[in-house]
Amino acid sequence: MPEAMKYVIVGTAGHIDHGKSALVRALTGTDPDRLEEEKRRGITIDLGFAHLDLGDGLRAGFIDVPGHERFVKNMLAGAGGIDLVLLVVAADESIKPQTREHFDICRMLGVRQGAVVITKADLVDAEMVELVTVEVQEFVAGSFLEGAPVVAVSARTGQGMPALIETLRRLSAAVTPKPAGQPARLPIDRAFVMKGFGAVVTGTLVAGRLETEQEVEIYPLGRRVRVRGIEVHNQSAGEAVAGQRTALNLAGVEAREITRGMTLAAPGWFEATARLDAAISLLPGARPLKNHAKVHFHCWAAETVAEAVLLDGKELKPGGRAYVQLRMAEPGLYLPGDRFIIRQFSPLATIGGGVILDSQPLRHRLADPSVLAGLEILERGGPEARLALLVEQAGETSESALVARTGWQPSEVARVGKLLDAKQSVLRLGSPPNLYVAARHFETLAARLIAELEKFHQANPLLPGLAKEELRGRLALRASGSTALPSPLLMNGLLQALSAQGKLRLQGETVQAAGREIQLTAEELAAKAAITVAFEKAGLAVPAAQDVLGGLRIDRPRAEKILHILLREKTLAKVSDDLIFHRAALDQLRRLVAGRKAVSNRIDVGVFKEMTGLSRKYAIPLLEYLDRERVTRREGDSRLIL
Ligand SMILES: Nc1nc2c(ncn2[C@@H]2O[C@H](COP(=O)(O)OP(=O)(O)OP(=O)(O)O)[C@@H](O)[C@H]2O)c(=O)[nH]1
Ligand SMILES: [Mg+2]
Repeated sequence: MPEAMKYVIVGTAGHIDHGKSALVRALTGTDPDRLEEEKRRGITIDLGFAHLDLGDGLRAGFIDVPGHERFVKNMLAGAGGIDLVLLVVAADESIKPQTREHFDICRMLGVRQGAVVITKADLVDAEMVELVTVEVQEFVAGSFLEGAPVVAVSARTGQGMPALIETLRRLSAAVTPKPAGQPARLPIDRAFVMKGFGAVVTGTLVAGRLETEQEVEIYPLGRRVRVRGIEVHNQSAGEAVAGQRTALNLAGVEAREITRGMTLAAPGWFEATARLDAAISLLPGARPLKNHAKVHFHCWAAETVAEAVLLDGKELKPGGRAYVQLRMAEPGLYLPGDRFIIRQFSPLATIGGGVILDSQPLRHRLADPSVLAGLEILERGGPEARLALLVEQAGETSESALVARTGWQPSEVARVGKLLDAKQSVLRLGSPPNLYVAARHFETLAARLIAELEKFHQANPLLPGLAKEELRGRLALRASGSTALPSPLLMNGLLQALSAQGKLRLQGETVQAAGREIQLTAEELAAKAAITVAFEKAGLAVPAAQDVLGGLRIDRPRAEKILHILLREKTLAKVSDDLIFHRAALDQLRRLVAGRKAVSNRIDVGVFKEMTGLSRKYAIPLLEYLDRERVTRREGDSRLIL
């Protein structure tokens, strides 16, 4: 198999009995009707699969759909991932209801290319083929199939097949490949047990790549499982690439736990959701859609009931379009840009379709005009405007969260993020820059931080400042109902920026507002002097700190704080829990011990006591202090003077 093989997915569409399956079989040699019941009844019930090499390095995976109106939901499960549609119309019947319905579905799912195939050409004369061709051309006018090739074929005689294959080759060459660089995503259309292998799931890999042995996540199960084996178009393969029909043998899960409509994806990126903001269009022939109406929601292989909340509150008229929030009965993995179909709850009929704009919407207040303005940007805005909006809504968010919210390739998020950073509407923090902060959010927090700091200084004039973590705790912002703290990374960014602007000072873990040196009252200054003098006069034979503080004229808590100020200023030093010395006394001690080196480079407790005239109570803590200060080093019973 050549390296640069290009894979496209070709789907059939059309009314029951118009020859879709016979066509796929005539093209590929594979009968897509695989169920016993399908063979017996001669109709397609569920999706069928086949593949064909088109030449020129092109390989088509076929998805054959049922035409019966009762099985439209199965048709929908296959229609999501197709690149090309073959709109099948029987020459002896022309356009019928499911020709219309399937065509509407393809249009609303955003299928961009395809061909019209007039089947059963052997049953009618050339004039009839001509007539049906004209009818179909009129029918598709104004759509993506306007001007598309029309090929008349017969599965019975083989007439037209070479021309159809040539047409498929030409169309396939022009298909935009599915995005292999995005995190992998595979909507599951089948899950079954294979004897001796365990759970197998199949689907079209609509984005990314998968390798054997890799871990994948199943949504909305929230389970991580291992890919034991991969088959691409029925051949065992080491990896699968976006665009391929893929079967995966999974370890760590039972087939019965998995159902059609679940999604297998690269682990860790995404979140299943039961709430989507979307733009929907209603078909001209549909009934008006009432606010809060229940509909069937079909996206990729998934189907669930959803409540359609019209975001501007009015009834949606046939042929109209609107922004809605879809609240789904069951969660699933959906991303912005995904197309979906809605069907009337009862009686069943396809009534419209749309595109997902936001799969993790904030809780809106209805009638909030900014909601509609935001959706307008998500629908029509360029990448910069869209990313800026998402960052703005979040305040701060990570690059990977933005990948999950946009569905973009990580490198694309980084590229657009850089542009926004250059325009200073978004700040990117961290190295590599992974934290995205809206500039406005940053400014708001910076102002709050300074205000909180000032408030703190006012309330605590004797404290030098506030610990970083405590300050962060005071910056909780109320956003969309929940209280969020700035992350430590953002907090550091704020402190660095404010410190660079000279608005605050950082001293280790302590934050101090600029110009907020401690202001002491006259009484406190007198107490500070008294404490200093008491220790200075004592030399090394220091009194207990409690006795010094107790003798002051100010209250005990204030006295304690002043003692702390002296320790912080390093006028005093704490040598052990209950011994505090004046700096000068300790300096003199260092000199004394250093001077001893002239006699010996060793010193023991006895000599130390003798030299200093101190009792053991002071001598031991002081020697340990000197060890810590690397003036001495304990070796056995004595100490080496360094
Ligand atoms: N004469 C003739 N009969 C055909 C041709 N193609 C299909 N048929 C017959 O038409 C009938 C229906 O064909 P299918 O291929 O099953 O039709 P389908 O569109 O797949 O039907 P569903 O999947 O149930 O929607 C079968 O009896 C086929 O043998 C053709 O080109 N010529
Ligand atoms: Mg069929």
